[in-house]
Amino acid sequence: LSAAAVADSATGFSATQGHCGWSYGYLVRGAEPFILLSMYNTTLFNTPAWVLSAQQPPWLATLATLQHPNHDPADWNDRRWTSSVAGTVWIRGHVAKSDPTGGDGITAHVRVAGAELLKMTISYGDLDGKTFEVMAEVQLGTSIDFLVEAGGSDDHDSTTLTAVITN
Ligand SMILES: [Ca+2]
Repeated sequence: LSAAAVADSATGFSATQGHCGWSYGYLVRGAEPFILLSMYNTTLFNTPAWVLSAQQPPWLATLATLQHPNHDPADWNDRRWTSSVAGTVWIRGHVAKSDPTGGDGITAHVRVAGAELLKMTISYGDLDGKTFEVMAEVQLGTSIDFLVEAGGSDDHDSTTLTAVITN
């Protein structure tokens, strides 16, 4: 038996919402509805990014391997994969701080069909972070969310969050 990758958050990143099943948005205070980001910008951060606004703040931004949440309002950054397969999948990934110079850290969440499977708190200076691995049962169209929550401050909350889904 060999596991086939059905989704890769880094290589699947693109300028098109829904490409390879990946969508870029946010959840206000971590609650539905999922709101899509409408602005794709290649110059703000000198690398392609989905953003909420052409001016910062708000700091909500999603790059190929980075996610930045916003604190006020509390917009949790949400990189969502909509499943193109049914059955058992493995979700494996890594989360760490990208900017270790300050702030109060972040909390990352992995949800499947809205149910929270993982919650990982990463302190502000933790560049090593945590790896994760979890199994889930999905249907065609099931959402798998990779969320970053700011906490009490969004200062220096740039977070590396990558995931590969296999079946
Ligand atoms: Ca924070």
